[in-house]
Amino acid sequence: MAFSEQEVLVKEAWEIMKSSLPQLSIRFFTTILEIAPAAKNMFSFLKDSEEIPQNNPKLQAHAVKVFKMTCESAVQLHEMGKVVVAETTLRYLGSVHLKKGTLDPHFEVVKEALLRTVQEAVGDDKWNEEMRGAWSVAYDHLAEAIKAEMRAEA
Ligand code: HEM
Ligand code: ISQ
Repeated sequence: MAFSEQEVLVKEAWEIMKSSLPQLSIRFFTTILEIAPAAKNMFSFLKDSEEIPQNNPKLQAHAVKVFKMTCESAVQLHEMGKVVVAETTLRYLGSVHLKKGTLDPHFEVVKEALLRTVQEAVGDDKWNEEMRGAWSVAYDHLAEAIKAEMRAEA
């Protein structure tokens, strides 16, 4: 599939997701912890609570950032053939994830949770292998950029 088609598919899903970002943020985060319960201790949102906070601005803002950065990544793959994250942003994300002890397998967990969240959001009549592939590719390039920054900093 061409990058241009992938961009269209990612944007199509995003248009649907936009209207329910608070709920999708919680679904996304809950799914991460369902797949990897041990990741719980990495996140400051959960420090003082047993349950996932349903109304935590930081959790929501971060989750939405992950959605948006993945969309941006699809746009850039189409326009430039590679993912370009502003250098300061990338350096910051590299250091945050390094400090929190993020490992390669964690990136697979977040990827799977992201894909499931998008699938639920768009519904079975819109979700298909092409859309899954488009989000996968966009996420993989973004994750690779963050991982490279983490390696550079370690
Ligand atoms: C924080 C994005 C993958 C764990 C953040 C923040 C963003 C972000 C935007 C907020 C930084 C801030 O403003 O302080 C991403 C993206 C990812 C990714 C785009 C993949 C492409 C992961 C993975 C893990 C992870 C794989 C491991 C499970 C965390 C943790 C924080 C964080 C623990 C700090 C949250 C806190 O306690 O404040 N991430 N992330 N992230 N991320 Fe990720
Ligand atoms: C930070 N990094 C990756 C995924 C996330 C999901 C929810 C909240 C914060 C996150």
